[in-house]
Amino acid sequence: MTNSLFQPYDLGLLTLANRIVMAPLTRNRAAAGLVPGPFAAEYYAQRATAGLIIAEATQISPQAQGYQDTPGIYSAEQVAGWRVITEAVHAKGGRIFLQLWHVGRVSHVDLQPGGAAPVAPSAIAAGTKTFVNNTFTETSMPRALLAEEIPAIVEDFSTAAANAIAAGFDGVEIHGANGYLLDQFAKDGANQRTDAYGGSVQNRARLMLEVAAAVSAKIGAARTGIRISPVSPANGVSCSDPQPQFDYIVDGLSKLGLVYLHVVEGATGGARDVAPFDFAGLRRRFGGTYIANNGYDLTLATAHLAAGEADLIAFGRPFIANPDLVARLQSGAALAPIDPATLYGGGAKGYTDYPALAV
Ligand code: 8OZ
Repeated sequence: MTNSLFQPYDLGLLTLANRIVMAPLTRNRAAAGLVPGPFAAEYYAQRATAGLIIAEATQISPQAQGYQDTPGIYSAEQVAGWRVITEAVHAKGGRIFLQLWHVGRVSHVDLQPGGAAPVAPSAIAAGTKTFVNNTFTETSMPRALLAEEIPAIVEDFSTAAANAIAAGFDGVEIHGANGYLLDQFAKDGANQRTDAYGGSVQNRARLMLEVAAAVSAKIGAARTGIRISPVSPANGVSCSDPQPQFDYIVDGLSKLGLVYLHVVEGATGGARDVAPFDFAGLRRRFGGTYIANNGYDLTLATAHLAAGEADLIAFGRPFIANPDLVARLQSGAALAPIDPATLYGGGAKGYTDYPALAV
């Protein structure tokens, strides 16, 4: 029987060569001005046989940054830098979206404009670490956003989406996962607001849905995807009611006609069964494409596609050391291991020097 993992797939305006997605991976190699670094075009082009690349989390504004040397998409220089990358990937026949993020409270005063406190739904520390000043450091105490500051953040997302299209991306993925700003608003452990953005399921969903509406209005729903992680405790978030919360969010996203829903199933980079949750139910609620992520290997990916539990499968860490991951999965070749020392920061080493298998 043919494995549908290696069959083409129509995603909105695009035809993908296969159902393997390269998940966004933070590599902290941006250059001056937080323009994507000199090796990034080669790095992404080496991985262009993925059906779809989702490029690394990229800040929508200076305030949105939470880690050292992550790229942005708010300046003309950054747009020009990303254009080199999208052209390199397209020249190899690849497809590429950009992940747009605002980290919220997962930041440090040394990364914020004017040394200000990071912003969050509520003044509750993330209690996690970030990478800044070349070391892992406790995140700073955030301040609660004023309600009147929120429209500018929504606009920063839609402007960043327009910039991504101007840079040649095929679309964008809104980062609604992993304990960053939109996930902080959605989850009551981080959101204690008493205004229209906190309290009820509807209010906690409001910011994520406003961002999704603004971005899809700007660049088209067929170019707009989103990533969520309903039960992940990543970066210190917790949610007392993830099922109704994310059922409601996904209903809203489905109404907007977003092209895909990318779901981190379980704890990000960890256990898939961290908490009970009906992911199949989310998939049924959503009218578009469902991308499954978290701990997939060839066996699990094949099984979930065959059972109709996903349309596309995102692989993250395996893409770091295996630029030709698609070919290796297809041929059953062994996968190369990651060098943990070169994951975050540095140059070509551990970035563009992982070889493809000789053919
Ligand atoms: C690893 C290191 C830094 C950031 C995420 C963007 O978890 C990230 C991230 C991952 O979504």
